[in-house]
Amino acid sequence: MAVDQETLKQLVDSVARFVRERLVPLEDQVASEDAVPRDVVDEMAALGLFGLSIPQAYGGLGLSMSEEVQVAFQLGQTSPAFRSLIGTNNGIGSHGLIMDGTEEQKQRYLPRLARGEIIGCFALTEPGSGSDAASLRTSARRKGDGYVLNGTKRFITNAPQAGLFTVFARTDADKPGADGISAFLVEAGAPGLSLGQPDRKMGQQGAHTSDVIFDDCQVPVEALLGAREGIGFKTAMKVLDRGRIHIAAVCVAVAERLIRDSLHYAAQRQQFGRPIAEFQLVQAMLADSKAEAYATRCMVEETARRRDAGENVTIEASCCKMYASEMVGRVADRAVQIHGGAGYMTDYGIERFYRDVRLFRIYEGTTQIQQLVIARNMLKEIS
Ligand code: COS
Repeated sequence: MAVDQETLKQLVDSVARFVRERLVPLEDQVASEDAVPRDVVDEMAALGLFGLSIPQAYGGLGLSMSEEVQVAFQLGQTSPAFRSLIGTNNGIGSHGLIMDGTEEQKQRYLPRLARGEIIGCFALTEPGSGSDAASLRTSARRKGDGYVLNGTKRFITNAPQAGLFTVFARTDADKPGADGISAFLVEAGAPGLSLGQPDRKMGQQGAHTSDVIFDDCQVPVEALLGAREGIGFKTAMKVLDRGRIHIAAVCVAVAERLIRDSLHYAAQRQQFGRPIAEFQLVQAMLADSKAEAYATRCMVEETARRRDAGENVTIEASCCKMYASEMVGRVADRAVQIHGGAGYMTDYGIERFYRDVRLFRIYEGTTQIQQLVIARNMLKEIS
């Protein structure tokens, strides 16, 4: 336990209230304006949400994985765009630095990330390198007292807001796979760094992604993460392992929200002279969703607990990400079905969640990549 039970309870209760009273009423506005209002961002920072998982020594709350998932179970009960804004500072945009950064690098960036003064992002994917992350082509050439980066990163979450980019680039052109990759901490405004137009997406309006372009981008030697070349790919994999548990917790939260909305709708919507909740075919959909969300909550809690205990949970993290993201897709589909025509109409917000959750099966590793990670590691265990 990183914080005492009473502090954790207060935090979880505050986040639940914030979501219910402040964020849920803004869901339509955020979707139509494609932006989270500035005052909401400030309130999130005041609640400590940008630094949930950043160690206390660097100004964060230092939550354990088990504690973090309890917060995610609440924070995820609204549009995923809100979570996305704080998601990178607590996950892929900071944990490379936390796991493998030098002390100077941690001191320089983590306190600002924890306060939400800067947004961190994770620049791994490229136009030609998605699931096959080790094939990335962005180069980092040593020149004088620094490196020169060239290449394009694609679909980078929070890039339009980012102050700090963890960039994966090939420092050794002679090593084509994972071994030649290093990670760099590149600050917004570095000469030669530019952004593409924000991407137009299927869902999650209010959360932004864009290309990040490096054109002879010069960074000092101190930007090399961990001051070591060749460890970047492993850093990326470790960061993704951890992030997958968090994403799975968010999937549970969205599922629980949709089940609640569906239950209330079914209880009040009358057809054939009674609430549709009294019909067994509707009850079956509610029951399937409930059981699947509950099973997923249990696996997320168990995996988080085992990670906190120091176990290697690569397999379990991928199981969680795969099962949770597929589960919330089914739950969202049933929510549309229970709402009938209303579920298809924008005004009810259910179709928005249906589009929003589609991303969970894709980012931080597709379902197919999770299958591959699970099976490969199972085979490794018996060999
Ligand atoms: N933790 C620590 N090290 C890991 C690791 C993990 N979870 N997974 C792999 N590694 C290490 C391996 O042990 C290997 O090191 P050694 O050569 O010293 O043994 C090295 O990293 C390369 O691993 P591997 O050979 O498994 O790499 P592959 O190129 O075959 O790719 C997959 C592995 C497919 C799993 C990887 O490319 C992947 O996760 N792709 C999806 C990327 C992704 O999630 N993108 C989403 C965008 S970011 S939001």
